[in-house]
Amino acid sequence: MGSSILLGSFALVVMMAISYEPFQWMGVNASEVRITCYHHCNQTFESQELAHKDEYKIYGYPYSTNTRRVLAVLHEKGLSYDPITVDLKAGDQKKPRFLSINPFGQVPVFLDGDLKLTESRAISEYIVTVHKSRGTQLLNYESYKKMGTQRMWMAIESFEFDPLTSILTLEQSIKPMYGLKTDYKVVNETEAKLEKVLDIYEERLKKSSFLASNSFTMADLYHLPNIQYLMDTHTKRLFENRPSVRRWVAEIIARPAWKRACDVKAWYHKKKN
Ligand SMILES: N[C@@H](CCC(=O)N[C@@H](CS)C(=O)NCC(=O)O)C(=O)O
Repeated sequence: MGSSILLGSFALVVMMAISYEPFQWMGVNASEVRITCYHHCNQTFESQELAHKDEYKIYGYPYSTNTRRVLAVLHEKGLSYDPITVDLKAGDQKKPRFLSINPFGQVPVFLDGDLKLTESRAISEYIVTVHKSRGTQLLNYESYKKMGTQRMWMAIESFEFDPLTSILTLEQSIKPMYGLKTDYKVVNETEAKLEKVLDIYEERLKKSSFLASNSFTMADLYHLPNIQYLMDTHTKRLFENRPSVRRWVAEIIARPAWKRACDVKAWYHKKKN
């Protein structure tokens, strides 16, 4: 008797679990399910979005690639910000005053009230998530598959494209600004590696207008800071020699938000959006 009651209760619990967790129990392919979680979560985020009143501050340097990445996102979203200059040329980033703000001694640092963030890509994702419904839609929330493709191209930028293009920017654009000599051996070796990466980009961009989809997303935006510098160097030819890459570069570099992100005068005059 006791054991049949126990067995009955167990069966009831199993049936309840089945009816409350249909996707787990019925073998539905998760990749086909729309991301409803994001929609629920964003109800909280959207109330923050309405509360935004010019309180963003950004410690940065207008020539810094990583600062410009965040500025591009702010401009794409039509958000205002208060720029605070950390003069990298004067070494201000390694002085105690700034190290108390970012012990890594790097820009950008982003302040939203009492929230302090470093790392340009993390800051960018924060802004885009809080301001999901405003300005350019930079992250694709339509399906898991679209989100996966976008995250993949964002990671490719970080781990395949950025390490090489940062070296080429440093050698050919930043070092001369500091009166240092470009190491052409490093440039040649790095360009050979970049050629292989750009061959893969060329194949992708033959089939797709932009990297992650047929519209401009954060994956494309992340590439802009180094590309901008490299367009004024001999490395430009690697982008120009590949027709689909050339078309993509021309399109993303012409975006008004990007032009504003590179406007050094506007930074120093503390002009806002
Ligand atoms: N991973 C960091 C890198 C930040 C970074 O390297 N910033 C450079 C400027 S683009 C910097 O502050 N360099 C000065 C230094 O390292 O002394 C990010 O994405 O924000």
